[in-house]
Amino acid sequence: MQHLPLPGTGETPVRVMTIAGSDSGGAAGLQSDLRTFALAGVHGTCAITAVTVQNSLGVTGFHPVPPATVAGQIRAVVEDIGVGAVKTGMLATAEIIDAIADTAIDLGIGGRLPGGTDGVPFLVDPVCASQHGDPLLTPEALDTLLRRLFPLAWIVTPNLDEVRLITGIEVVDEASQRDAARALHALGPRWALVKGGHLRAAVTSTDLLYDGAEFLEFASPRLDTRHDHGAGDTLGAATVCALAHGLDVPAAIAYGKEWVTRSLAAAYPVGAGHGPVNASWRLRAHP
Ligand code: PXL
Repeated sequence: MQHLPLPGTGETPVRVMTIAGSDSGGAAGLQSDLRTFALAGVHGTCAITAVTVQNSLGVTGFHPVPPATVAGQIRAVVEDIGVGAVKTGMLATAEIIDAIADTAIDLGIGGRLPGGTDGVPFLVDPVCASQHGDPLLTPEALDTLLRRLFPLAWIVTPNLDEVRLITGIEVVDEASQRDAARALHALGPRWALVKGGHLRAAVTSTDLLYDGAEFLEFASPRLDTRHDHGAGDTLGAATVCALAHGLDVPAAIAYGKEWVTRSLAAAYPVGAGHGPVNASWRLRAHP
């Protein structure tokens, strides 16, 4: 695959930020995002939204960070270190989402700024639950996420469970995947990516990208491993690295898709449940 350029020794690298929850098991959330950022050669920063109590068997609880502390982390990083692209993952509560939206608007993250120019590329992964079905967002917060963050997002990246919660559409084939992409796009993001990875019957995993005019498909072989924890986060994390390097949205998604496919192929078992996808395949890849 085509790799992103690495910074020279002592040079300031491209910087990206994840706004996400901590996974004590080290598989998903900000731990997986920061791992992908480092292995892709960018400087990763983070605003922590919640601390989850988690292992390979599931999430048994979480403690949200105060909204002002989430906003403070974003502002502190952006005003000093700078940021070339931002992604969101687990956001936990409506109050945290409101604080993120207010701060993003103030700092020019996402959306379109006055005068029609673009803000900082902004990927919103509408994380609702863990793969075991444990909630990562309070039920009333989904409405706030759609109302406040979708209109600011460059790209939204729901999986099929999140698509059903957001649009009511059960994706079972190509036609319903297109219907879902249209319904998501109507909620305000510039691009909607409907991830097909959970469409179990298919032999390929096909993600569908829609910008309101054109559909683009990103297909990869389906890799049937139970060690897939953090796959969605990893796709988004690699995609924002590419966006921060200036790739356009379809090229950045293609990069993210290839990165997560390789990370799934290299996934390993830890604990008695689902092991993590493994971005450290990159350490063995050349150049
Ligand atoms: O994969 C979604 C996700 C994001 N963030 C955190 C998580 C999970 C899934 O378990 O725990 C913190």
